[in-house]
Amino acid sequence: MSSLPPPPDIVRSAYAALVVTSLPEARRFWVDLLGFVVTDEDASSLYLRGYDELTHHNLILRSGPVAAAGALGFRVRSVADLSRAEEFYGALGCRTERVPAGFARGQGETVRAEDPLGFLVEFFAASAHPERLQQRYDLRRGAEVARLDHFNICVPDVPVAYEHYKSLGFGLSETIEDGRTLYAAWMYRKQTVHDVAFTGGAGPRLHHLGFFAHEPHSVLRMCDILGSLSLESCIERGPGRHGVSNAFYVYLRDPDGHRLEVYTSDYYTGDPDHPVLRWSVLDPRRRDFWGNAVIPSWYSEASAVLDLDGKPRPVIDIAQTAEVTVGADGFTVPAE
Ligand code: XXG
Ligand code: FE2
Repeated sequence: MSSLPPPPDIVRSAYAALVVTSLPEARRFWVDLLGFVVTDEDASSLYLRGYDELTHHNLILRSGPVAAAGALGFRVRSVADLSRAEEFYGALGCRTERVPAGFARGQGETVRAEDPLGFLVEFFAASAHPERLQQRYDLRRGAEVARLDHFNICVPDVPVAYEHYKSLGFGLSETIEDGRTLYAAWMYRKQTVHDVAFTGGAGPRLHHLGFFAHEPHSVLRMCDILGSLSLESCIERGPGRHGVSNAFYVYLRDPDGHRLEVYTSDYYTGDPDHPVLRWSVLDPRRRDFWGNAVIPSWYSEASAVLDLDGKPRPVIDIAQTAEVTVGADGFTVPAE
């Protein structure tokens, strides 16, 4: 790894693109019910952001024939980091492409790459700044989502994903493991628990997008809204308290099955000697601090991802022991 050129200076995970099969249905879910703010739109796309977001978008919804996850977007420190991204991924033998400002609305020049894990990643430095809405309490609706916080990705080999993101300068905050296997890991660039997390499973697939809300009542209110509209089947897991990250969370599925998490109350990781928190795979509190079992769909279902040409990436089966077969989720009896 020492022969790799320096990685781009990544600030944070910033946006994701999802292909949805019905833009009107997606708008109803993401805008009307969840309360995302529409920054911009055209006939086939919606550009959405949370109430705290000061860049143009956290989520791009594009209309397409088959539901899939497009790019995972990372903000980099400066324009010089775009060349670093090209050189870094080029040295890894990955396809890259540099696209001009405006390729995505409100976004500066962008470097796109097919990363070694099979995901489409995008790097941008410059963004348009929409109106500041942090204190427009009068506008807030739904889950009152503040911003995108993290990507959770399904990877067949968690240690390989960990090494790749380590080489990009990400810190490790928490793991799920035992003496033999690393089942899951949470890694960060900004000073929170994560910008990216890995779930062991068939991949590359997008497991979920994690969105931060300020208040626990936003998580609960979202569930009440969905219940009132007989949309309770959109609530997949939770509400609950994670062991990992300490977040108060709920997982929802959009009309195309894309998974998102709305959560609050994770913690600061910015000290240089921040210790890694390692959870035993046999600890029933690791994924839900109150010991509620994780439902099987949460481990098995995820969104297909696209390559640079917009084609679905082939999915490779899990290459390690599956957490669901050994973890204390109620499917197996934990060892004494
Ligand atoms: O953001 C997260 C998660 O990756 O969605 C999952 C924090 C914790 C967890 S876990 O299910 O491990 O508690
Ligand atoms: Fe998450």
